[in-house]
Amino acid sequence: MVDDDTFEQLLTTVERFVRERLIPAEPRVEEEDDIPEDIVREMGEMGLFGLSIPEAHGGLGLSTLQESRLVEALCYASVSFRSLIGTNVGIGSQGIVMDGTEAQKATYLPRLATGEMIASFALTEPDIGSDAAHLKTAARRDGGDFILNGTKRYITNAVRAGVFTVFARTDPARDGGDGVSAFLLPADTPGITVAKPDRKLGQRGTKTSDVIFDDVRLPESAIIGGPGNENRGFRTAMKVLDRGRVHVASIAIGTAQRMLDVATAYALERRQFGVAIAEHQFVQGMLAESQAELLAARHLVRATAATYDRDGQAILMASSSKLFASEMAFRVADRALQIHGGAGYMAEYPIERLFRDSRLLRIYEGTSQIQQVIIARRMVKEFTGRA
Ligand code: COS
Repeated sequence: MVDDDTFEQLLTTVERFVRERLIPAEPRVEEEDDIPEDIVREMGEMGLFGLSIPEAHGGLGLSTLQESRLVEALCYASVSFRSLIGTNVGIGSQGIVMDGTEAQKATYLPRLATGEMIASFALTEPDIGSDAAHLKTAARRDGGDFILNGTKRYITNAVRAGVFTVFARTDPARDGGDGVSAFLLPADTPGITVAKPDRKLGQRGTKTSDVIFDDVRLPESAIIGGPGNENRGFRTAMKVLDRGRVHVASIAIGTAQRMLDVATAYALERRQFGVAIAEHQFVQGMLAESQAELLAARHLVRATAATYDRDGQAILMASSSKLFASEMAFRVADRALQIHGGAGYMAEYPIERLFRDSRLLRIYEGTSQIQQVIIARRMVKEFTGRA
């Protein structure tokens, strides 16, 4: 955690960067489906790739609450910019931070912190999405090595990756989470093919791809936490996703604030029936409901992040935040577009893109339905523990 003054300075710098550099670059990102190199470099210089990596390993070492506020500020600009740093800050690095050996931390974290190396998190497969424990990618033992075979799907930043955290079944006799290990796999290892990036509804500039492993040989020292952690990788995945859900909820707050501001500006400028449409009560209703829900979500997400910092986990709150904030952003997106009327459907207005971009929030790092499953299970567990 950095001290309050340093953090506030960083936040102010990021807010300025968002206004002066990122928002003006949004049309170019949409057009080119890529983040301009100068912006990638500037994001690296600001330390954004290393927000959550401990200072001892070259990162900024922000607390979860600080990270949440910073991600919220960053996501006032297109969420595609966040995606570039997102795997190094979140799911790509946190397995190493949480469960890695000292040697693994020393090897990877300093390069991830600067953005010199990009990390990708490879869990999802063609037949395995929500039911992550039953993944099929297999790592078969061969003496002191493993031979990895399988296909991973929708892997964010795979085309940019220097290292993959790959989840693979190391115990074929156990078909659930208990037979899964997490490996750190350098992207230049022979036998890895990264397919060309997927075409998507939104978030142009972000890159997701299939990653295919064909007899990839890797040593047992590549297991996160070392050979003693064989078959313990699913827990690492769950812990990483738990924290990641606070991060995704923070994205939802940032982009919802942007959409609400865009809608408010339009409602003040657009005139119908002789007055600005912001004076019409039905429009006011849409703005007000969005504002109230956004405030509620922001406070929930920040309380969750603070709980995470205090307790080291916040499973029920993290899933509640992810569920509530992403669904809130979806409603805000829809109302913001509605306030624009026909103009909202046209690509020349930013809301058309922001609407498409925000749709993914309800899906990635666990769908809303999976968050409901996690919340209900925790409720039952806590209730029966009390009874
Ligand atoms: N922190 C630590 N450990 C956790 C955990 C968490 N947040 N969540 C689960 N675990 C542990 C459990 O305690 C359990 O260990 P024990 O058997 O020792 O008790 C183990 O992990 C298995 O958990 P569980 O029994 O809940 O697994 P299930 O297969 O029933 O379901 C869900 C797990 C559905 C919650 C999980 O598969 C999931 O999160 N799916 C969504 C995956 C996802 O988000 N994908 C997005 C793409 S990746 S960016």
